[in-house]
Amino acid sequence: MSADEPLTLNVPEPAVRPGGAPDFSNVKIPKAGAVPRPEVDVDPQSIRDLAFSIIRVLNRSGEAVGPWAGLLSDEELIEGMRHMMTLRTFDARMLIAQRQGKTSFYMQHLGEEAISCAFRKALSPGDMNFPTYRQAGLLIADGYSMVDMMCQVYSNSRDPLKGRQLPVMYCSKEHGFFTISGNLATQYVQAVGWAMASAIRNDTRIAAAWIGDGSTAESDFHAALVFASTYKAPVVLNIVNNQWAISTFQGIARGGAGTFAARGLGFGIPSLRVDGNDYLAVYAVAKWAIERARRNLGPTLVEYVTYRVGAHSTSDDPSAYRPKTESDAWPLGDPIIRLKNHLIMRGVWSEERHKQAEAEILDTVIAAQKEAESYGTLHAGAKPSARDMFDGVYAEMPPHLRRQRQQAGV
Ligand SMILES: Cc1ncc(C[n+]2csc(CCOP(=O)(O)OP(=O)(O)O)c2C)c(N)n1
Ligand SMILES: [Mg+2]
Repeated sequence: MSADEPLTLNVPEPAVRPGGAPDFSNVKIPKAGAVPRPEVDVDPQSIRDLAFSIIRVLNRSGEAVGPWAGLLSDEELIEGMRHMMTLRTFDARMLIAQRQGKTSFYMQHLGEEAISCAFRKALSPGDMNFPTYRQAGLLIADGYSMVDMMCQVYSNSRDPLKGRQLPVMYCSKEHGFFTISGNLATQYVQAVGWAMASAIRNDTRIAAAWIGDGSTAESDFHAALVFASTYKAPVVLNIVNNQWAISTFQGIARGGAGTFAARGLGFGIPSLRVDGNDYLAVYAVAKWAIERARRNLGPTLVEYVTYRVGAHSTSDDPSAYRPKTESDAWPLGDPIIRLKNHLIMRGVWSEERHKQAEAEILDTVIAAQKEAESYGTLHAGAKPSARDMFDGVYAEMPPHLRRQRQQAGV
């Protein structure tokens, strides 16, 4: 092009639109077991290619192969299976509850269950997650009460957050789950700051930052990486690339670097991509990154390659922007089915056992739901008191709020 021709912008477009045939030929999938496992104190410069590959453990036949395999026992894998199934069942029940008007809003994890469930098992008590709304598996896999979660979703009289947060924006200090902020990417700076504070206090606890592909376009993401990189903060920087940011495909936020993981390279941060639908691979990579943080080797950036099978939220209709069958074509499969096949191959699971587990889990979730609903739902039963909104905000309530509380008569 000559210098006096008009300038144009590059506006990336998704490969297909509604009505078209799904096409994931742009997602290059290496063979399971093909990516090497470096020592945790490796020179980041020598593993730059890990930001462009995908670490995978489970192969197409359900075998666990390669250098990242072999970390989990049969019992641990069965427990992981139950966590993912519980999260999926919890989601299904809450989605129906939203359609029934028992809550205003819900967000599912469908297809992404392995990420938060496996990551939680690699952490130690006292470590702190700074999650987004799509990591409830961190709570489920840590044994947090489903009744409390549902009470939060229903904003009822037992809502631990007293109706102050959007449904699904849970919080539990005991379970290492920092209050979710609806302002995307703020989690990243908070996590890095918390990790730096842990190091300043010579503590041993580490932090985990969470962000979606789309939200990495926010300035906070980049600011957090500068601090994490300079001060070698004990933090794991997680990016969940589920291909979509509501209706915007991942090619917009990704920029020209090729992958989201590659963003870390410019900061000298070891950056890995992992198959987010492979429970074993997620666990192995999380363990590696967490060990680096714990051994004071600094931050690690991890991109989980996955697919958001459900709608963005109950306010979204994906058929408006992507082919209806796109999730069936996703080349990394379904995390529950893949772990199921692996467990069957190991001889510790069966189709019957799976069905039985499904029924048991459904019973447990329904029982939790009945209990939660006995404390109220959005439009029925008990609600948090208006008095609650004045509590827990200031150590000492300022006079103007005291006056307002008196005026409200609560
Ligand atoms: C700062 C900010 N901008 C915009 C929004 C509105 N918003 C909520 S979720 C979302 C998409 C986020 O996509 P991604 O980061 O990929 O996460 P995913 O939902 O796919 O897990 C947007 C734009 C917001 N909550 N905060
Ligand atoms: Mg996304």
